[in-house]
Amino acid sequence: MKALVLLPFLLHAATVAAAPSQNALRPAGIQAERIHDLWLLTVGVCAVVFAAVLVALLLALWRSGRSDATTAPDVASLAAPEPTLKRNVLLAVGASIALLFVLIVADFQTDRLLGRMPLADAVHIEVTAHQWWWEARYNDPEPGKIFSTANELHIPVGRPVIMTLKSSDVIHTFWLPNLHGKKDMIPGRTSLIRLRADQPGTYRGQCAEFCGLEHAMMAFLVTAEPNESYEAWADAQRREASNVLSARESRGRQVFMERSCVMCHTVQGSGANAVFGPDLTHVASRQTLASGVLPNNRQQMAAWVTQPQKLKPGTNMPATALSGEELEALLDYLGTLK
Ligand code: HEC
Ligand SMILES: [Cu+2]
Repeated sequence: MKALVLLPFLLHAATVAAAPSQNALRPAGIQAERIHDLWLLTVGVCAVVFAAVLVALLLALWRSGRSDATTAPDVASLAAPEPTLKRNVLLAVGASIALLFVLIVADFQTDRLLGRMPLADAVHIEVTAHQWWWEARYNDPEPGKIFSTANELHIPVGRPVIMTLKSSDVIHTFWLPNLHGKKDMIPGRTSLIRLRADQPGTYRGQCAEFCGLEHAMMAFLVTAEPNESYEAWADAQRREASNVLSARESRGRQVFMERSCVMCHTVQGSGANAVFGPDLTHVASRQTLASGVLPNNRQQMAAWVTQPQKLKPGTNMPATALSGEELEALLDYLGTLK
């Protein structure tokens, strides 16, 4: 019986543990740790100041004279000299200035430390924000090793990652709180963010600058994993989509090519190479669809392809009317894009 009562809580705990973390107070990398340290210092200083102000207020209340409705106003005390007042105000002003200096110095220090993260052997990723999804291009000195993906990034644990941030339309903000602070993505400009994950895990990021209708539905996932599994993932992402297809999968590809999909999406190796929407070469390997809005499974994929405007109103993907046969074949084909 007791166990039954506990069950919902246990289940809840299990799902929470499995959910990707989005928490600036759980730093999982060197840069976020430094920002977290600065935050702790700031909160500590502010807490001490707040407590001191409350103590001063209570002391003043405690020491002031008691009165009731019949007590005449004591105007004389206003003119009486208060020898300690000047000293106390000076002390308080001095302490405030000193504490603000402590915070300024810590702030500069944090900034310098952030800039000093070693960058040898870095992974270079170009992240472009679109209304309302994320494009990621993994750069490499060897052109053959460059690949693109969307909304879900993988990075190796312990290796620095240099992200070049861009926007294709309006101002967005890249925010991955477990690994770093926010960075604006401004059209026509390039900004850089350097981070390193020191603990493996899946971290959730979110656009942090209001960028239009679906701003709240513009999330992304970053999976930090050991270097070998990262390299395996990257190799898989570099591969073109398989052309070994069953009859129905081929029919699905035909639907993809003949309907509007091909006008906006890339599937490497298939001939579809439009870049208006996310690269779909490996869409089946992603956990979510449409920037973290839907879990990636056949049912949600069907819902997304047939009525994206219902699931993410305003999104730049139009609905495509498909017959039942076309839809099933298309879903089979999309399922091969691992
Ligand atoms: C006018 C351009 C356009 C057309 C046509 C279009 N899409 Fe999209 N598609 C987009 C955009 C833009 C997004 C990103 C939407 C978002 O997250 O807000 C998207 C997202 C998707 C996603 C989610 C990808 C991910 O990684 O989350 C899938 C899957 C998809 N489209 C499949 C299709 C299929 C299949 C068709 C044809 C039936 C199609 N699209 C037609 C523009 C288009
Ligand atoms: Cu945005």
